[in-house]
Amino acid sequence: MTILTYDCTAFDGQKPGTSGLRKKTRVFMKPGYLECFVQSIFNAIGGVAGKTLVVGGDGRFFNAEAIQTILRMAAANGAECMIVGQDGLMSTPAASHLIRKRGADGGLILSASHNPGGIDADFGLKFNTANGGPAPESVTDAIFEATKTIDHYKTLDTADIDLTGIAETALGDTRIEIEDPVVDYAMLMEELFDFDALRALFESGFTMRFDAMHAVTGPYAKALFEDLLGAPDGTVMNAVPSMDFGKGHPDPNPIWAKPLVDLVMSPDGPDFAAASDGDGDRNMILGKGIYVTPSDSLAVLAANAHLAPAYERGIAGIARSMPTSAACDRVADAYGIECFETPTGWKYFGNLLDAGRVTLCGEESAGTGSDHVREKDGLWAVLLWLNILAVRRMSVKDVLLDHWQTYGRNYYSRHDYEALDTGTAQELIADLTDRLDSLAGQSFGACTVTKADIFSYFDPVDGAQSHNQGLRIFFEGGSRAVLRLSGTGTDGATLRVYLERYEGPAGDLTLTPQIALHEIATATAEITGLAVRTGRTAPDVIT
Ligand code: VG1
Ligand code: CO
Repeated sequence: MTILTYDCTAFDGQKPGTSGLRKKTRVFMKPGYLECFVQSIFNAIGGVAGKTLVVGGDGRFFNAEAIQTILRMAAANGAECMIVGQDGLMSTPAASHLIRKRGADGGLILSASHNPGGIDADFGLKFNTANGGPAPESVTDAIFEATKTIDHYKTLDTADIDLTGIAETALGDTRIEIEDPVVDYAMLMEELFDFDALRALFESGFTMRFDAMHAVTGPYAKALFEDLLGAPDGTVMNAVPSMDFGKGHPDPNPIWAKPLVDLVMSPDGPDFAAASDGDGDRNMILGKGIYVTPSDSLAVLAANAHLAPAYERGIAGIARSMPTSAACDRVADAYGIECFETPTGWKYFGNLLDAGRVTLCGEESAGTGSDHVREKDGLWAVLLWLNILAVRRMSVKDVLLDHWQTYGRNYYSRHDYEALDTGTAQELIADLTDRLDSLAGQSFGACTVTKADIFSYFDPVDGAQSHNQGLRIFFEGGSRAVLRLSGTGTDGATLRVYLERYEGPAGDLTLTPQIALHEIATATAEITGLAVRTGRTAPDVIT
């Protein structure tokens, strides 16, 4: 076995976005492209000699080949041990857990998350640090810098390793441990939740459907719900991971998981339904006849977490990304705990979790999690909901109504305009940025702007600053619109418009969200000149 050193030329644009580097699969497959990025990660973290790393992915097209490349490069760079998921599979939260449990120096997660998979779809790679969480901005900046100057990478001259069995093997001097990706994760869930109460819930006839969307959570969900908790076979739908996610879009929202939504909205639908994304870190929660927005889900989980064993002594604090609704802020107020507003992306929660300042975190994009790992965790959120339902013995709809009657309701919706011309989208944002200061006091239809700004974050733990994290327009009465460009898309630019309006406990709590938000949507369209600039009269995706 020989170590090979290849000269290479740096690729443009290897800048990690909201969650790692995401590109078209064919871009990742270009000769040397993946290698340059992986070697840049290694270089940016001071090399991997003597280190232990976890590696796994969501099983999408090119996962299998990329894992082999990474293992060879890690061995050539002197890694002591690589912990790999069987068949190269591992959900993002399971990888986070394994990094922590094994005291690894970090991990590489191969995923483009909710983006579709296939040779003509998307691929991605993310580096997580020793705390199990996505690399913070300081590290991703260092990786990007390294990608600009890289001129050689190291690999080994070896055949592929067989990853199909649980085994310990070696590649050069590097130990390769192939692990069942489900076992440790399932054990962790058993520690956090009252599995006896959950079994009793299913025994009482409670019905559920979980849509794994042909992605990585299938085997985890089958092990947890059907094997350990006794839910009937068939509770988990689309349970076998496939390279192209059954030609679907593994994004758990009402658009891409429509069959599940239709099922739960039908008169004989299940009591509870949920779905997760490509890499298992997102969740969508539904109850019979009702969709729970991720922002509301975070608030309900925060208000009820003490009903699950892991959180019975209460939660230390809550963090939410800035575009996420303020529903959880009201819960934090009521409980007298801290609430933090961070930029979009899980990497900003890591310090707060490590410092013990927060226990729960969430994003409006269907990400919820706690201090049990350092990633958002789809199945964890489903199990916490189930634990709460098992204790409260109420329907999801009644839990939600009760929540709104206590705290009021933050009507919320996100409108995505996808595959816009990048220049047009950037101009829209730049032009609005220039006009932000002049907006206060102006009225647009029924809405009067009280304040408009650009969101910046100052990390209270290490003082790191992050600027330009989205434009905020506040309206009289506590309503709000937020605009930002996506950092995970691979086709042109995606503009996200987040709309929110608060209605107190005595107000009208059962309006249709799009109707409740209509005036804010119209005002925002007028302020931005969205239709004229983009030629779009309606969003591509509404969540
Ligand atoms: C989106 C979401 C963000 C999430 C990120 C990664 O980013 O808005 O909340 O953290 O995806 O999610 P953006 O920049 O496209 O808005 V996923 O499940 O990678 O893991
Ligand atoms: Co994801």
